[in-house]
Amino acid sequence: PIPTNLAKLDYMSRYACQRASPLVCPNQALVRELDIIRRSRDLEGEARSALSYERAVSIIKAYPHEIRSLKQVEKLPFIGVKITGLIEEFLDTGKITEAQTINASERFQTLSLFSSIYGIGPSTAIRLYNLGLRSLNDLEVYYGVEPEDVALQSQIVEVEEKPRKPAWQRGQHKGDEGLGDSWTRVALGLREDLAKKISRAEVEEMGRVVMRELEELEPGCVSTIVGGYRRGKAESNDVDIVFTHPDPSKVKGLCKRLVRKLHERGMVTHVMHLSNFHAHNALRTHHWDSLEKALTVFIMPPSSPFHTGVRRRLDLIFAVPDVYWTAVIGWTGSIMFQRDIRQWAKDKHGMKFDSSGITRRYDSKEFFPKTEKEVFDLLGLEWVEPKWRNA
Ligand code: DCP
Ligand code: MG
Repeated sequence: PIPTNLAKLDYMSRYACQRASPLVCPNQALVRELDIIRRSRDLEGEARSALSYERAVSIIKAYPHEIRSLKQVEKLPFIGVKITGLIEEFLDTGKITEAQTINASERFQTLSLFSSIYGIGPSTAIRLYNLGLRSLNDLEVYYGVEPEDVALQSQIVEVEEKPRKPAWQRGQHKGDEGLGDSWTRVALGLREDLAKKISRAEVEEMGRVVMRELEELEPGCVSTIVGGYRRGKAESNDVDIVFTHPDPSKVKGLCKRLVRKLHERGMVTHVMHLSNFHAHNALRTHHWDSLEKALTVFIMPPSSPFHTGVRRRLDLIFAVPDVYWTAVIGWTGSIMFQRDIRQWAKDKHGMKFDSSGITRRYDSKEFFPKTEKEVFDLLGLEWVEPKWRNA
């Protein structure tokens, strides 16, 4: 299926938000090899190099034909000398030696395993590796995990006082948020559950269950399930939902109330982060007061046919109606797609775009698009279906 406005999108564009990026592309095997190198650079803390690979992977994902010769890629942006060499090797041999060597290395495998634990980012993973730890069992011993650790933390933690920039704006890896050792113990206990993928049917059921609770609390809310699910992924690692209410005054405090209710009902077992709307916004460069977020662990209630006892990561994002669609776009991703919307907005329109709103830089004028399409129109971008945002 080709997007109807494919002709207006441009796979050569330097901005991912102008390219049509499918979930699975005609050069998926090449993408898989390059992505191993990208992940390795990321795990080793080589952010610049990781970003180069990420951009190369992203441009290849949008390339609409099978690549058979180097001629096809030489004019693509982000394909430099190094990556051209790797593609050449792949065309000749069907593999990339560097990727295979990395993938076979104990270091890469161990760092990947460690950073799959919620809250352990690359720098912590390297520290643990340098201590000689190699397995999850090693980690459990190191952190002193007791079987009751998970249960002990099954209570709502205190609301964070200070607003935190999202991880991707702090130039950090999501999850590398220094949650502390007690959280790492919990995360180790949850790891097996959180490593299990979530089917689309279960994602939808989670959405229904949460909406039912919310409707009791505050009738008339609307929501969109975002993240990889909205981009068409068959299986998700977590569930992300953006909410609003037509009456902006009803939104304030709702996130916290919903989390408390879900917790009382036994559906939310952990809360990693809970943020309020924040009024203290000295610089007014961020719309910090327009979003409320809760990063939680959810368990399906026994009344649901999807009740399995497997715990799931669930992110709840509450937006006032003015910024609902920017929140939906930001949280739909992909990370690269929304990073390039931000870059595009800045380069071409002098505007600041993120999940929490759109502001023109020179006069701080804020824009309040009424639909998702209006966001694209406002930024002078062609519409891209969510399933083509897998940049
Ligand atoms: N996001 C972002 N930058 C990040 C993390 C997230 O822009 N560093 C946005 C884009 C993501 C969305 O939030 O698509 C949801 O993030 P997830 O980590 O949940 O990723 P996905 O939903 O895309 O995939 P999955 O949950 O299946 O792993
Ligand atoms: Mg997700």
